[in-house]
Amino acid sequence: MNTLLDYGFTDRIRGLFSYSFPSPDTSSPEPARVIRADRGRVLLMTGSGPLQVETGASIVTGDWVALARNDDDGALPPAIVGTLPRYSTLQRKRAHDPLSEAQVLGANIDLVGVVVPIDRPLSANRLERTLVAAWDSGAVPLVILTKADLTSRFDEVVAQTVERARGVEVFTTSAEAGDGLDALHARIGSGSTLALIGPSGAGKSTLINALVGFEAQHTGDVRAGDGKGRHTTTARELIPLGAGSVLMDTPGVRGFALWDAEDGLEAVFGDIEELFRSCRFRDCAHDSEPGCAVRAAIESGVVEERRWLSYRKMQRELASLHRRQSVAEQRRHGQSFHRIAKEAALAKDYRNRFIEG
Ligand SMILES: Nc1nc2c(ncn2[C@@H]2O[C@H](COP(=O)(O)OP(=O)(O)O)[C@@H](O)[C@H]2O)c(=O)[nH]1
Ligand SMILES: [Mg+2]
Repeated sequence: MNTLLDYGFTDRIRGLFSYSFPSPDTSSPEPARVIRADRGRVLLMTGSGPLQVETGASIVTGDWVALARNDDDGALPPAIVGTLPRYSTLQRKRAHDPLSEAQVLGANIDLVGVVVPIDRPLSANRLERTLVAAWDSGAVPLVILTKADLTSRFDEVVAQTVERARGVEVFTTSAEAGDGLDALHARIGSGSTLALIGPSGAGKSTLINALVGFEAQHTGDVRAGDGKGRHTTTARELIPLGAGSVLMDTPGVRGFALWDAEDGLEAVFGDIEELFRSCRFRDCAHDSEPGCAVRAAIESGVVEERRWLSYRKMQRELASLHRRQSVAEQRRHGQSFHRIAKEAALAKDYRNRFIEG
């Protein structure tokens, strides 16, 4: 049976937990990890096996929580009474919903594997954007090329991916042929959580099955004849890999609209941001100003123009997100101000009519 140790409960987490939730007696809350989170309900792994718990809190896959069993007083069901601060948060802006909250895909992830099928390589812009989100989560990104058996241009695609990944480690795998799995296994090591992100059909579930050595996840395979077997994963969930390591499948993450990802932008485009300091003018817009270090770097071929434009686009996106956030913020303030003013007017009216009058 799987227990907490199979879900990444390392000494570090144990330490964090006992710091945040000191346990004076045996009825104190116990640590548990969220294997999957559905609306209002989460599946936890506890020290004594899985447990489903209702919850109103916004808890996501990968969270470490404090669970109160409420055994002795039979009236109360087990409940989550606290959450450990997340050391990483993989999130994106919800599409088509400018003012909504971020969508958190997972928490407490150590490695984010950006899964790219070798037969459909990602555009450089998309790869950069995904790496920005991955770095920004606080985890360490990896690029994982899948389906290596499906290309005749293997060396070319790998070399191109390595170049575009700019220092992020690139792993090449074929779940079909069993290639590259040991290296990936070794990189994951013990006690860490690897989340796989990538579009549907990229080979995430197949890779997870190959890594764990059995059919832990449904894949996009369609059985000949009856078409059955077309189960695709719909939930983000944790799957134990052994040695306390955990895989997280995040189905169907096609793209990343960025959410407060300045740190990620700096991680991927630090070389460009560094150039800004060498521009002649402090407020250089990097368009046509004399002495612009960015233009000079592009002209001399040090910085690829495409990369500059890709950076610029993400920067604009974040700027417009912040503008909308601050408008929404002001509106909230305005509303509460309005309410307070209205209440004050009512109170005054009351005084006028009934007390002073
Ligand atoms: N040839 C080959 N096909 C693969 C490999 N990995 C996955 N596939 C196929 O790619 C399709 C999508 O895989 P799946 O794991 O469901 O993708 P997911 O949506 O990212 O989870 C399935 O038909 C798999 O059989 C591989 O290494 N080689
Ligand atoms: Mg899948």
